[in-house]
Amino acid sequence: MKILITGCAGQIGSELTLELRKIYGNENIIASDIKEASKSIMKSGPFELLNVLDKEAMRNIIHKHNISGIFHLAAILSAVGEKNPMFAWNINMGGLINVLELGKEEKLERILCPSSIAAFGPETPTENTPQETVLRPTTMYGITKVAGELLANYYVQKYGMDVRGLRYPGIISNGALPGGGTTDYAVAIYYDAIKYGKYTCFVNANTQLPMMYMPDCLKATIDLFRADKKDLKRFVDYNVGSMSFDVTELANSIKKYIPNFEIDYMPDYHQAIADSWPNSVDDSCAREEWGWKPSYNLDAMTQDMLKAIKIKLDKGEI
Ligand code: AKB
Repeated sequence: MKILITGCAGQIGSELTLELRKIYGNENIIASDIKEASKSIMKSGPFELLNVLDKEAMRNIIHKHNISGIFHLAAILSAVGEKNPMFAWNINMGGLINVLELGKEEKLERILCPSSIAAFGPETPTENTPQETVLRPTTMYGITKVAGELLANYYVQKYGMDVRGLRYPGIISNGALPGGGTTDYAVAIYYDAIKYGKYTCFVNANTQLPMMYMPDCLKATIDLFRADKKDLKRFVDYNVGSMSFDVTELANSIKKYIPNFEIDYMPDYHQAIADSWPNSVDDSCAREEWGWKPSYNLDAMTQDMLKAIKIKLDKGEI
């Protein structure tokens, strides 16, 4: 199978591309983004410059590389989306509709387009948020995620296409930095802990959100893509949980390894976004239908993150 990845230079794309190249072979994973990606992506396999709003350019890439699957990751996240809502709407919906339409026209075998916990809103139950629940988000990013789930499901129902998706929690990683999300504090805190021994957080101490470490995120994404179609009942909107903690718990986990670490708080516009999202999600459908099971807990992730970021600092990379 030859697979196109959009948004390969982003936080998830940069690691997913390399992981998929290990599984499917370097030449079978065509990375694309509106800008050049990391050296490791550019050197290890094919890369195409692509603006996801340019449908014919995307079609040409599909033809050129004989693509039969797409991971559509190019998107504007919540915080940038609130600064520029129309930009978020245009990129997120315009990119997705191009991918879905091309999937139909070019008879692609399978598409994965992620959703997010941002699909939920303040009226959604916050603890162990059910799979089926109120979807009335108050951010433009969240609105594009709900509309995206509905749209993807429409293509599954109406055209019999194989489109899959999962609702990502905040993703924590030590590769490419996240850009423009609300959950970015849970990554920045580790970098600042290593670099400065202190961090000023843009949400308050008791802000609790569902989070996931990158190795689990890659596993969830790839496992859903590779799951046997006959096992799936839902397709486009799986809740996937892993861990859930507030900022105090995160800071305390870091203090176990950096005892002098200090944190203070200057909540800004991110707070209202975080407050509209759940504390934890019920992911039993993902567990039952395609065997989802996370591996990392908070302390295991903290140890791994601090080790990896320290190595980057020692090498002069940060
Ligand atoms: C964001 O914070 O916008 C993203 C997300 C939860 O989808 N990380």
